[in-house]
Amino acid sequence: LLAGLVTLISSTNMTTALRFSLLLLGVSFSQGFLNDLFDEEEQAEGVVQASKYGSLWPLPQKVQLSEVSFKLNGFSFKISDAKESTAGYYEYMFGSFKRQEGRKSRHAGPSDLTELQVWITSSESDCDSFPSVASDESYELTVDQPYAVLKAPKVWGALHGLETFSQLVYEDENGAKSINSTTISDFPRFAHRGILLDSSRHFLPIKVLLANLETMAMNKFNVFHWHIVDDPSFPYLSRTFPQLSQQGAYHPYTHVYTPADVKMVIEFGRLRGIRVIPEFDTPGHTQSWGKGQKDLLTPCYSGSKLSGTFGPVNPILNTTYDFMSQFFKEVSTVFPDAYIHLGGTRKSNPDIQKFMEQQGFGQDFTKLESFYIQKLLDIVATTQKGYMIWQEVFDNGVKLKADTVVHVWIGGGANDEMAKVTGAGYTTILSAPWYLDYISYAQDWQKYYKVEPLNFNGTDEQKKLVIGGEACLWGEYVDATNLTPRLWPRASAVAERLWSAKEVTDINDAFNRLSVHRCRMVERGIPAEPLFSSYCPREYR
Ligand code: CP6
Repeated sequence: LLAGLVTLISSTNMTTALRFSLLLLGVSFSQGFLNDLFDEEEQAEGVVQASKYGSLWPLPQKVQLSEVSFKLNGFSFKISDAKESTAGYYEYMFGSFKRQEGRKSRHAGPSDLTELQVWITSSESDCDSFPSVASDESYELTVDQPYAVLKAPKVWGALHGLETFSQLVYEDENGAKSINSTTISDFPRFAHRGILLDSSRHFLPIKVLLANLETMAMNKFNVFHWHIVDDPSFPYLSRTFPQLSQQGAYHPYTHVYTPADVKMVIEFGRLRGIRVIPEFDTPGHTQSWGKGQKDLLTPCYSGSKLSGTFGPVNPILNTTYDFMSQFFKEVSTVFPDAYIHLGGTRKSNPDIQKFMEQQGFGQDFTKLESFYIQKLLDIVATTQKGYMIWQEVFDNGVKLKADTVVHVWIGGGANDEMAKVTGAGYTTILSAPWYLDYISYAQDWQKYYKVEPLNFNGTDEQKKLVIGGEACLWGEYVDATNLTPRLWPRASAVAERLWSAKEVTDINDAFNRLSVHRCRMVERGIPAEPLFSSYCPREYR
């Protein structure tokens, strides 16, 4: 399926078209089956029960469901853009992949829902062809006769609304596709809802990245933070410095992301309202950069002799900054998002200690590091991009542009780093409680779900600076064989925390909805792991 989607990607609008057609026609959604299966006596702890919100995930801001149900007929049902729409939305979504014309469909019965009209209501001209942190993602959905209506100011909200619509569809006791009369008004609580994947510790094939983007869309995530290079390998194929991947990738042809690959990932994301933010972490985590770029890293000494090993990026050479200027100029044109993640962490390394003494910096790492980062930030600022950085850069007192996003990753859920960062007036995102590469026995999704991002001491002004969070899946123990089930549905817990209202905290209701949402992911071909003993009506195969 994904291979098919990829070949269609040049005709951009087709992919989304195909996706929703498949979702509506080929896939059934379960709601009723849970009721049938477990009668009252059997409801032991952990057993899945029907939520009054069905299988909606993440839960919309406002939902009104009624008992009145309609039937959907796969042949006659259509998604159409209304005449009032200001965008050619049908073409944008479906391209030429229209439902078969002229095919005799049975007459619509009195209880049939025959149409979902999609209206893009904002008349503002579209300088909004890529999603951004400021994108309007809201939508309103009413399912009623004679047709369902999905209204959204922008295409980004319409995409979320289509996903929600598909989540309302279920099979009745006879297996007929059904949907209940429903009114939904929805928007995200936080604007930045991300997933970090690491393609350096292990190379992640494009197919895996796209499957992840597809699953992100099902969960209303909107940022793919691509930790693309690190110590072990440099798979990014740079046009300006091709030797970086030639020497630094695990394999120069099979384990690299070509410019075409990168384009494909970005476009696949865009069609789902997902931003792609690359991370090029320096000055630490750069061993792989040194293979193809002579003199970029700091040589380490053993006594008075070169040891043959290397430390972080060499901050004292002008050539370093010439290289970084050219490199980030390229990166800023390859990735259209307004932000680049610059990392900024270091690993402690005894060789660096020696180097510090050699260079007369004493023990003060932060001075050296800040000197480097400050120069790098000035370079990247000239590319007109904003930047994100890990919290250490802020901790070290580096002067940051006002629009810098500080990424908090150390400490648990409630942590006063958030108070410090926002107290200093910086925008921030939270990852500290959401390190999904850490695994443990039983239902750890609940721990992620229970996090409250604004649970720190601060004013309302400070809390407004928290624009969201990211679930991180570092790659030391993850490759194509286990990435998807390790990430999903555990990341779905983070998705609901970042999208839904603060008050949505009922863990039992979450379990019931997430269990069915997980089966839906399975049904759509995503090997998401189970929460607990259970079954899906259509198991993974
Ligand atoms: N790689 C990079 C990593 C980590 C960081 N940066 C990391 C450090 C500690 C933990 C998890 C991940 N593997 N480049 C820190 C942001 Cl516990």
